[in-house]
Amino acid sequence: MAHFNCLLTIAVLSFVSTSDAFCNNPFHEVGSACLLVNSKDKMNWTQARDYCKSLSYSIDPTDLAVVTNCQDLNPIWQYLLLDHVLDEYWLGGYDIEQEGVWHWVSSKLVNMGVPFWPANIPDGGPNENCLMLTAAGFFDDADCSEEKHVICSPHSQSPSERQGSARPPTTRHT
Ligand SMILES: [Ca+2]
Ligand SMILES: [Ca+2]
Repeated sequence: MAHFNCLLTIAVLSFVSTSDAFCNNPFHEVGSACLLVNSKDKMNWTQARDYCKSLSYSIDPTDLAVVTNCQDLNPIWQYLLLDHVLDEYWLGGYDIEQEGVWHWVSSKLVNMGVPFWPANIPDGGPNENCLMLTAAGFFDDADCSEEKHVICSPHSQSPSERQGSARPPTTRHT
């Protein structure tokens, strides 16, 4: 239900997304985020992270995308639907260091439960330690060696934190 409500919000936002005024090439503005979606190639999670880091420009580091709230999640899903393909995409979350404790590559904790994760997900235990976005627009844990498409973003900040916050990303937990 909560996820459905988020999608309603985004149906409106989609009409103002995917302009590029806010983002440096090759990233595209999607909602409040700057994203590079690779829906052509597939790679494992580590390769995907290296790929995203290779896109870094000037002093702004890039990495797998971090998605911390509805306002970030749903424009991405809508962007995939309209401009790419709904499939499985690696995001920058993992529970490699401690099973069941999910962190973003920005080191923030990943929000658990709805609207991000469906019921009974994550379900892979120690065999699935990397975070993907499913075609349905939810998080799921997956085997890090599986090959999937990739969503990159410039950060160490999450997209929603890019607007005016000077706080280091490691000082907040949500
Ligand atoms: Ca796991
Ligand atoms: Ca899973």
